[in-house]
Amino acid sequence: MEESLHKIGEVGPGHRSGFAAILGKPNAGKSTLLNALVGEKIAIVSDKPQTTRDRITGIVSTDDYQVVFVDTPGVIVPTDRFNEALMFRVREALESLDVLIHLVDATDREPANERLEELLAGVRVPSRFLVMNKTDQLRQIEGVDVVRETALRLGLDPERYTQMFAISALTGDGVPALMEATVARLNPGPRYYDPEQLSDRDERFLVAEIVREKVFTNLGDEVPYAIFTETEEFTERPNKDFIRVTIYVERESQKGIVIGDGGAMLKRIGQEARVDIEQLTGRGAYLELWVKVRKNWRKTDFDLNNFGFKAKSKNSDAKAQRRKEKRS
Ligand SMILES: Nc1nc2c(ncn2[C@@H]2O[C@H](COP(=O)(O)OP(=O)(O)OP(=O)(O)O)[C@@H](O)[C@H]2O)c(=O)[nH]1
Ligand SMILES: [Mg+2]
Repeated sequence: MEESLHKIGEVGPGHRSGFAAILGKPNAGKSTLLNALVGEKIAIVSDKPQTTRDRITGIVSTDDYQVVFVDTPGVIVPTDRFNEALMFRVREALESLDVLIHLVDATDREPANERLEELLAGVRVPSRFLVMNKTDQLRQIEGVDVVRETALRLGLDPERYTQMFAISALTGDGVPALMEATVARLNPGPRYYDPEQLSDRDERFLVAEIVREKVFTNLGDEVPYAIFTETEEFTERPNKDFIRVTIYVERESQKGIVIGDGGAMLKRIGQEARVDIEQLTGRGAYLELWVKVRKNWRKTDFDLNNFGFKAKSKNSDAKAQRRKEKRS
């Protein structure tokens, strides 16, 4: 770790850095916001709740600062082991933060559940932002403070927040102001990542996520929750990278749904994913998709481990480094 920090390059004495986590209910628009802040698509997005299953960072670097935004799974009251594992991921993201962004869908009727309230109350963080998202869906009335009105309508106490914002992660409205305010809250500190790096996740992970997004956006209610994706091969080649991703389903019948009539659905998923993958890597891609059954993967510990739920991420390495620096 020390060695890699040296490679990141010297920064000026006024350099500031820090972590900002985005927390909220499923579907609030957390991943859309992460992408808007970074200006690139890193996290996958769909209109289905619980799209995000893991922490994903988006890194914004300039000569003067580096801010690491952390997207998290939507907070729910867990009813099974799989969801308990998701909430473990959320708790991990809340360690050693500078800014907590509580993102609320301004059109929602209930902005929090008991688990989210518990997390919000328990986290120790210097700055708390209340961010009202999807304000493009609200009717603007002249002379009315949208954020305050919405906070009060949703039963949120403005006094508990350092600052409040109204944004649309979709149109980008208000996002620069949120970015600026986050940067203003950073403390002097080093770069944790290479300034060229946009996420702590590697291309293999992001590619598997893109395929998962296409399953979420193309298939009905149930099947997307029964799948997980894994990049089995990623070979860089001069003309086109060769990429093989497996889509795991829980049952044989789901396999048929993912493949579709005469393979039409799998073809569509593959075509849409390839476009996004090429956008991400900036190179041509040949994408091969396989569908396999992994019975009841959501219920077995082995498979939760296997798709990375208990593995330590690079993000926690950067945070550990930061804690070490704080102590010394
Ligand atoms: N109208 C509108 N829709 C938005 C906005 N932000 C996000 N959305 C939509 O809301 C849906 C959910 O967005 P996501 O970014 O996946 O939400 P999330 O909070 O990451 O959801 P989970 O990962 O499931 O917890 C998608 O259909 C987005 O296009 C916004 O500002 N305005
Ligand atoms: Mg998400």
